[in-house]
Amino acid sequence: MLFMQSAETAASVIVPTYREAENIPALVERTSAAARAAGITIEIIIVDDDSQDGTIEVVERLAAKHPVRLITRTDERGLSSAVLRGFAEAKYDSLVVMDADLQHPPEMVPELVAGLGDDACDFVIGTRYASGGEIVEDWPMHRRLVSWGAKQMARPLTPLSDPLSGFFAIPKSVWRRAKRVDPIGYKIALELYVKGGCRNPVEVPIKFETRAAGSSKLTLAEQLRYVRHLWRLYRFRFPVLVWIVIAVALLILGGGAWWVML
Ligand SMILES: Nc1nc2c(ncn2[C@@H]2O[C@H](COP(=O)(O)OP(=O)(O)OP(=O)(O)O)[C@@H](O)[C@H]2O)c(=O)[nH]1
Ligand SMILES: [Mg+2]
Repeated sequence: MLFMQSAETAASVIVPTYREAENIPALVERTSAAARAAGITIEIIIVDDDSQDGTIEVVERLAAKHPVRLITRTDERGLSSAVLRGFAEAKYDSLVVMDADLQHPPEMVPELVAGLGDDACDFVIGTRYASGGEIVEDWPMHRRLVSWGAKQMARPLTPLSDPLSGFFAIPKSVWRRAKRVDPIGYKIALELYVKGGCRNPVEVPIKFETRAAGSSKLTLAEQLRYVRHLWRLYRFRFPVLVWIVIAVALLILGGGAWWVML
């Protein structure tokens, strides 16, 4: 008889990386230990964009002891498309995504996977903002403000308390059914939630840490790309409403110009 590992006892953990060689050993060791303690089988897929910082050697060494493998991309760049590439390579039906810099606690991976154990659930998010979640004290005030503003802008698209979190889990079916996935910017979780038509999320409170080593890849250009991403998502979710708003705005502007000229 063919033994099938049930969705909630096996998971593929996808980690997009760019110049994270220093963080990868602790990430893999902690994730692997957490899965072992919870009795979950995992594979860790590092999707790296040709960092040339020793990532290849680090993963090779870790692979002797841990279920980790590396995909090095040379033809494409970007966090979101890296995550999608990881999905395409994943062998289990439960997909977990997390950052490499240890801002997302690897010890919470089993809880995210457990959230998918409820058949109704189609999206599990690791959240900083629900009760029980927290952000490490020294996270800078300007980052808190930007995060709060960005969260408000996504409000009409999702009920998630932390829709911009990069720590989430989905069943493979959500990725497969998501329509016109367009991996622009960093917010692949929001993209999949909206375009996958998710309706039954589970929130897992997490403590959001400071980056362990290396430097942030989040640039101003990346933050501006978020606004473009939101515009696309609004058009996807509310196609008629968006055009009505544009028409009303043009009418008001046109009316104002007419009034000034008279
Ligand atoms: N493959 C790939 N991974 C990326 C790319 N840009 C960022 N990443 C990874 O995506 C994750 C999130 O990037 P961070 O730089 O930590 O961004 P952030 O967490 O939003 O910002 P900080 O709070 O400043 O760390 C990390 O694991 C990065 O290495 C990219 O272009 N390609
Ligand atoms: Mg980070």
